[in-house]
Amino acid sequence: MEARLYVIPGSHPAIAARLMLERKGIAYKRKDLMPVVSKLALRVLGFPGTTVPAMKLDGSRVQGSRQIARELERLRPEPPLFPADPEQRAAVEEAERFGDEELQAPIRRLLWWGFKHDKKPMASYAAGAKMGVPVNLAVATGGPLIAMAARFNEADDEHVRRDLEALPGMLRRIDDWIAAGVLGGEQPNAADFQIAPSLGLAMTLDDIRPAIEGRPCGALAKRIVPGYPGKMPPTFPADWLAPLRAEPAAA
Ligand SMILES: N[C@@H](CCC(=O)N[C@@H](CS)C(=O)NCC(=O)O)C(=O)O
Repeated sequence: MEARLYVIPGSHPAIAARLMLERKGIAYKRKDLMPVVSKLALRVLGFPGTTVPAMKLDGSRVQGSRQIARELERLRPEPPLFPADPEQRAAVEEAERFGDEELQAPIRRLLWWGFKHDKKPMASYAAGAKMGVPVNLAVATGGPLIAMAARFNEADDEHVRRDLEALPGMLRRIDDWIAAGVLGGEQPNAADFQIAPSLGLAMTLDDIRPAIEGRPCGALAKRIVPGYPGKMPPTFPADWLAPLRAEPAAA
């Protein structure tokens, strides 16, 4: 069994899929796609949607981090990504849904807003990627793609200010799940793999890291996805960061 996993370098749900393939011990080949161009490439490859992660495995196509989690669980039940107990499974699935539907997009917007203002840090997120052109060249000529990706992802001032206001509440929710044992157990589950990459990506931003590290959600990210690639120097206006600064560093 060998999978082919289509990713955009630095993509947090793509890292979730990679971690779950590795957890299941399924060999895979990673195919790097350029943001925006990826939309067309995935359609040409026969996927129904336009986002990564997308996976080909044993002739079938599966797209979406949550769908990939379920397909991997079906194909190779051990070690499990979901608890056997129905109540515990429902709690893990709710945390996983939150990670996919509520947490991923704001973190993605912070990155695209940052790249829109300075594209240089983007190269650090693509370290080791094979995109057919040298990463530095792709970044240097990538202004129009970045502008399009920022527009697609609504990475504008209004959204990003709101995202920064909402982030402390999201971090508290994740810490609560860790305290309740839904996340951060000895055996990582699908929600750990969904949420930790978003936290790991957020922690590559110098502006955001202090609000996460030192608390349970920061420890979860460091454990599940150590060494997340990329680094973005301070970027956001100080007053936008006030809601994060008000948050206690350690829960
Ligand atoms: N929430 C979905 C969608 C993931 C998603 O939106 N991925 C982004 C990259 S992080 C993407 O493919 N964007 C398309 C683009 O940038 O052109 C999942 O977890 O699979």
